[in-house]
Amino acid sequence: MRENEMVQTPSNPDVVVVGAGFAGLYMLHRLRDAGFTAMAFERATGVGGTWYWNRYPGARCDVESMQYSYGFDEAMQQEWHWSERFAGQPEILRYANWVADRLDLRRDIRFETSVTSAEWDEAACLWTVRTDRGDKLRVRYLVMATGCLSAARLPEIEGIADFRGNTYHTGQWPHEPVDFTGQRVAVIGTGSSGIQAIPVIAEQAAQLTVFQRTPNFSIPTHNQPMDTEYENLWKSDYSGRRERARGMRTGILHDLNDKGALEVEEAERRAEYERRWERGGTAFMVAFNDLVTNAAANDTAAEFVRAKISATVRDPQLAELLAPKDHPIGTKRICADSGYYETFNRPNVALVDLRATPIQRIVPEGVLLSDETLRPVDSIIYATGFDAMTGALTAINPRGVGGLPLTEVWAEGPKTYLGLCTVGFPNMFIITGPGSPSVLTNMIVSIEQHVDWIVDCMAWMRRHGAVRLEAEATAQERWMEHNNEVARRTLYPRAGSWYMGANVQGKPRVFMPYIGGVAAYRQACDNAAKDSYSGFLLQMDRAAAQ
Ligand code: NA7
Repeated sequence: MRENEMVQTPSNPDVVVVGAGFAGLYMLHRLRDAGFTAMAFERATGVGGTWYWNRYPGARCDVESMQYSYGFDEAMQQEWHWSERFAGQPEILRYANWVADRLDLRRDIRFETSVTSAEWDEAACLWTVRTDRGDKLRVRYLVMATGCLSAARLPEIEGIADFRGNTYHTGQWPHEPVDFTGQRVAVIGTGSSGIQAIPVIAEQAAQLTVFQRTPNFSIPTHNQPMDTEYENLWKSDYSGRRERARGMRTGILHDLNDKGALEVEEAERRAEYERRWERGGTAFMVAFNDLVTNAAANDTAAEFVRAKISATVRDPQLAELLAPKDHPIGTKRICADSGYYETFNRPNVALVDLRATPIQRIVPEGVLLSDETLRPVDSIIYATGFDAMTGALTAINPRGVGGLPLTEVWAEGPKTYLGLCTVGFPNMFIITGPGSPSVLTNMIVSIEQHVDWIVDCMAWMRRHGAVRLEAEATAQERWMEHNNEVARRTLYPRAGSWYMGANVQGKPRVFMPYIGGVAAYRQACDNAAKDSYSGFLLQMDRAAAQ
């Protein structure tokens, strides 16, 4: 019997949750606690979302493990032990499984089941949800816990299917071990995934060729086994530290500097960058308070990293190619690596600069470049990223009021009120969607805040007999204007990043996440809730009040 068939749950629960990653898991837990019935559908065979799929060699979280975990349960956060300062994918996946078991969540999850459609029934105020297993459910609430980096994308390169060797995507890595020993391997893409995988694969492969279109800034993690004292320090006041983290722009408790980069002398600036480089990790980006808002300040940090690259990579031409110059540092997601630049000193590693010689096509033997050179390889790894933030939502393409599909409503880019709801899609909530801080933050902090808000909202609706909640058009418009306005005050829109939708051909260029910070954002959400859900249209059905 398949796992799904063993599940005993109501056929029409109150809520359908799409996805059983960190968002879906906590959602199920909170819903159950609040007395709602729920069913989650998950296309994978297990829980974990991002950490289920991205099992490529070297996959690791760039948020310190002491902070990359749920904070809602004191006993759980005290009990779990992380073995490294920055946890690797296998350990994070073990943690997700531990949480699912501990909270007994699996009985409400149907694995290997994809939601294929969701349609709003205006007369009944219900969503009709269908799956690829033939399920049809009628539910009051639809929660999209579909993840921001879950729709993996292959590039628009001709001939991908013609390749005779093995093809991989970092975001859909096989479950069985992959051994590159003795192989000639190609990695296409140098974002976070490529930058993490390249040093590990280089150690195994006979020959590794990296195909780089845009060089990225990367900071070493200097990862190490968990320091017991550091762990104890966190655990001695875990909830206090979590609370402080929630007050930070990124939801990460960082060593912030409240000075601007140009307010200090050159020597002090360099010392600050050096200290953070040595400490490792993405806290480098908060070395000064204006690195993402002031281009001249940003240049000082970018220049520091470029100098590190040229000091690390022995071949000066190679160092020059690896040094990013086309975007301010941090405006594309900053990478965190373990020996990335050093890897290019290895004799078995080569770099192809796709700006100089683009890929013409993939051929059965390997990669054919525009100058007709063939790079023969045995395996090709696409580290080419995702249709970020909207891809998983538009793949389901829910149909809201009047049968309008989400793809049509979002044709010019995603529009939401508070990143939680979108006009025309009543009773549908998006966790860490566009218009919320999401990918600019510690995802688990943002997930917890959204889940808490959504479940509180549902409980409020139940108490007040509300059966329908929809974002108001003017509130949504104002929120989107505010989003654009805060993004414009930063350097982020200057980069052709996946935050801007720039990595997918034809995707509208809008800065998708909300950059006003998690504290300000939480305040905006809480204010709306306190104000009896201002900015939302509510429909009451007094008879339904409990
Ligand atoms: P990213 O960050 O989107 O990186 C994708 C990389 O693939 C990037 O270097 C792209 O170059 C490159 N790319 C994409 N399409 C092509 C084509 N057609 N040819 C050559 N190179 C291409 O995805 P990741 O998986 O690394 O990371 C995603 C997030 O996951 C990351 O930010 C963390 O938050 C975790 P480009 O820059 O577009 O020129």
